[in-house]
Amino acid sequence: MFEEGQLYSPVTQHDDGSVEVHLSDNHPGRNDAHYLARRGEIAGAALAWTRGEPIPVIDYTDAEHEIWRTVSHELAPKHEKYAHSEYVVAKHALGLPTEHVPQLHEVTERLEPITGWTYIAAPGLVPLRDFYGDLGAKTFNSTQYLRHGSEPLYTPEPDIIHEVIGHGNQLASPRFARITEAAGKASLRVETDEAMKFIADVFWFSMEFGVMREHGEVKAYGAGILSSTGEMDEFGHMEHRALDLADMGTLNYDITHYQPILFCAESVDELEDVVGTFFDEVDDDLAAKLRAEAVERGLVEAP
Ligand code: NLE
Ligand code: FE2
Repeated sequence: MFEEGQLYSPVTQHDDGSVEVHLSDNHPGRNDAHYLARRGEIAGAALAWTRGEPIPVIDYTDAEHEIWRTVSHELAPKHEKYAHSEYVVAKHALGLPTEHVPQLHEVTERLEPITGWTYIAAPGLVPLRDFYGDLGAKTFNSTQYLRHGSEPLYTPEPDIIHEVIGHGNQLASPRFARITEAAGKASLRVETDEAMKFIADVFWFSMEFGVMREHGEVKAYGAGILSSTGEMDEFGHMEHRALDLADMGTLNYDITHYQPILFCAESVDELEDVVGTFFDEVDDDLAAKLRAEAVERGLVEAP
């Protein structure tokens, strides 16, 4: 069982100021010295940044632009076919570049006039409560590095392609943006780690990996599916369950593979009614009650 936080590779800053990123044993960039150095450099820029200053500008290499281009071009036709129209319309409204990696300030310049959201730089993992607290203030902590060039079509580790093509386009929908903000505000309302985890898991099975019926077909609206061409090819063949908060908040998942179980909303209305209302109302008691319900129904073992 992975915590969402372990999606990101740990970053350490040495006494001499250099920054090291620790990639997992199965990371495609693990033995690529050039990639490792680059990851350290980009994480270092975010570590050196303080709020209120201009967001660090990364001088992306041709190879990095090429990864962005490849993935953008592979995803575009898949989005038109298999993404929910709420996302597709938002994506067209945002109009992100496809030929070069955008700077985070460019993302903000496009996004803020539409839904009021801002992108800021993160070196990697941001503690769960900080990440969600910022969502409550319409602020998205985004990594700036790119996935390894040898495996452009899927990565378990969130990179700028995921943060921007997945979440950025999603946050250009006023309806998806509002649900995301509500998840952030919910985090400020709960005190127990159990309730925080429950919120993060409902978020995982909705805004990260949610699917939704549209004109009789199951379409993707979750950012983790929408940023991965591999996942875009597969989500239609996975198990699709009806929205069910007790199940979503307690189901175990492995972040390193395509998600085999997905929760399907019947419409944006239903997503707002079930998940949006949950985020608007959840407190420690409600999360504990839903967890007890999951135990009662045999969805999860008693703690
Ligand atoms: N699997 C996604 C991708 O390849 O873009 C990233 C998911 C991050 C939660
Ligand atoms: Fe994400």
